[in-house]
Amino acid sequence: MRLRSVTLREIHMPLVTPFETSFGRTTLRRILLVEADVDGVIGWGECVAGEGPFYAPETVETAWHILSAFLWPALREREFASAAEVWELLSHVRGHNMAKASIEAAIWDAEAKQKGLPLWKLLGGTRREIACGVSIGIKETDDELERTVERELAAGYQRIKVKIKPGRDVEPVARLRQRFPRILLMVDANSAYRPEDTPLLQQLDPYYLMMIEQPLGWDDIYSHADLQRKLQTPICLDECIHTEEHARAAIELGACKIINMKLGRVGGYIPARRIHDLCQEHQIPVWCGGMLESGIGRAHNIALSTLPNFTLPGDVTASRRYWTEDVIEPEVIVTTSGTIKVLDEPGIGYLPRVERIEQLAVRKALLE
Ligand code: OSB
Ligand code: MG
Repeated sequence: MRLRSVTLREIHMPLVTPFETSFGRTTLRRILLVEADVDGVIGWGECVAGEGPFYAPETVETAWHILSAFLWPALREREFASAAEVWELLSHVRGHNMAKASIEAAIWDAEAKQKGLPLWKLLGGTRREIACGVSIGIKETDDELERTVERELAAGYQRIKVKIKPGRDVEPVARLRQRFPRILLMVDANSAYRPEDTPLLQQLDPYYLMMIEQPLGWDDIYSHADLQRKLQTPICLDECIHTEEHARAAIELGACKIINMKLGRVGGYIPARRIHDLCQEHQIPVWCGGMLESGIGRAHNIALSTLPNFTLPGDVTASRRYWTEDVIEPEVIVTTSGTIKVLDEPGIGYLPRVERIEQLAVRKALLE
């Protein structure tokens, strides 16, 4: 197979409610969509790079540049047998995983469509239904947080993750735990703490959280190993794991007991599957993280979540939690028991609404 052309579009979508983490507040998402023509079959991918380099070094601008100046030229006129070869064809480009993942995912979608298979099956997925949790941004008051948690539980979500930062950590968690003693509860710090904060983080132990996600530096696996020895709460790494080698180091060092998987952060399905398999060999559960994706990225997250070691509820949720109107048909819906039913249509299974995408586009480039 061969990649005939690629269309890049940047669309702007306002969030239904602003999303706040320890590194900032997002009200409008700039989303880079990749439309790949593979021998006349169209596949779609989404780049999860942020508006600024605060979660990871990539941004929408850097991804646009890397895709058009390096990734597209590396793939054009190259013959490959499967999307499974794309990761290797891009290996001379260091980093830029979010850019790589977006084009690799689009080619996987096209390959699945060309074979008449749902993408999840082509990937080796086994689940017909995936378990959903929610990620709740930092709220100004405990009351607001409590009301939000109540609403998400009523909608059926199986696990609650709340964002924390210094000054909004132990107290809100203690209150939530008292109000909801039995729920699956976890926190995500997005690297807001330092090793010196260990005594503070230990104060979270009595609340039997499922895990604390990425408490320390985004590139500091070593300090997490030290922290994990001093904490009862399992550490889950997100920002620290960009490669299979990072995952191996984290597991060997005991820096985490759980790994959050994001296609964009690790560079696509091939590295994601390798990390998945490595974790499975070491009895490290994984779950699928979210990056405030539009429906295209959401559909890919659903396909990824069908792999067997995705044994914990992910941050993969209904379109309506983020968007008044999504860019796919049907929208992603979550059952009252907090699951998403996996579709059997070919490829990602959801149809991109190209007319709507065109309306939302603020720039477009055809690479051919
Ligand atoms: O750390 O998981 C994270 C959103 C943007 C950047 C980083 C993260 C998040 C989320 C959102 O937690 C999860 C979602 O998309 O629902
Ligand atoms: Mg996270």
